[in-house]
Amino acid sequence: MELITTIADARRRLDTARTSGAQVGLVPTMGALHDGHLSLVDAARDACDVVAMSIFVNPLQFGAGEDLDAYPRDLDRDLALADEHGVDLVFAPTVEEMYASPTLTSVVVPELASTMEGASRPTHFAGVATVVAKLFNIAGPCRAYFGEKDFQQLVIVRRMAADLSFPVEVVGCPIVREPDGLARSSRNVYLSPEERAAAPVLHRALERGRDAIESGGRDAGMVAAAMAGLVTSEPLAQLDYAEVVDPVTLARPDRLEGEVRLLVAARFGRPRLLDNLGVLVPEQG
Ligand code: PAJ
Repeated sequence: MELITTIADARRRLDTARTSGAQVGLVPTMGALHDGHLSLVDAARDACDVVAMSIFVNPLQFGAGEDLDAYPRDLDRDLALADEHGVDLVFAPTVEEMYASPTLTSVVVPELASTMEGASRPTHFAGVATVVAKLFNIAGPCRAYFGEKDFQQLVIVRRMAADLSFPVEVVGCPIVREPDGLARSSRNVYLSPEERAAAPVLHRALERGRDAIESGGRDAGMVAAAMAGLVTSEPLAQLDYAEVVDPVTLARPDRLEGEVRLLVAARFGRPRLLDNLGVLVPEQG
């Protein structure tokens, strides 16, 4: 496996691979790799000839007072895991390499970025969309793998790639969970044992929302309230939002039909955790 730290080398390496006919798979990450990230690598390996992973803790997507400095970083461990899982090259630039001069250009998708995660983190998705646009430009034509774990991010990246005609096929991959339902996240390491025990309430809330729909509930507000009620019954959880949205527009539908996405977020002590679930609303006879 190769470690590449400059934009020019990454571009050259992937251009060369494509010249010899290879399909490139790109897995953007911020490191602190876990099974969730590695599932994206496995999906990329299955469909591509060359798998490139980026590891870059992107300062642009962290707000003031967020965990940029404390974000877990262990490049040697990440490189070993990437190698074990068949990654061909890791692109791990420094902040100075990625942002050589102060960034005056920003990629924004305001209609999709102002609710849910965007409501409590107003600059977050501009930081994500901007760095992902840079990564797409560096990688060139490829398939890019993102987790449904960060569902709003996936929807925004997909829309950005389509709106700006990037030669990139954005592929969404299912959420990898712990046996008790907690979604794998780099931020789970911040949980105390008590908070860790409480955290699966997010997944249970999503299941409660799905059950409400499957037993006939068609009012998004009522389904959202059922999920919120379960999260707030957990004393260690501070609910941020519980939502039911259209999976493309992220708007709350008046009446539930077709595919919908249930999303929840809550703080457990220091970390804010997210989870979501897709539901196909049964047709009513
Ligand atoms: P990061 O949080 O490191 O996540 C990298 C990718 O792994 C994202 O696409 C995320 O959705 C996916 N992922 C994380 N946990 C997962 C899980 N439990 N199951 C499936 N996939 C999971 O997301 C980012 O980094 C950044 O915002 C980035 C896109 C790299 C831009 O900086």
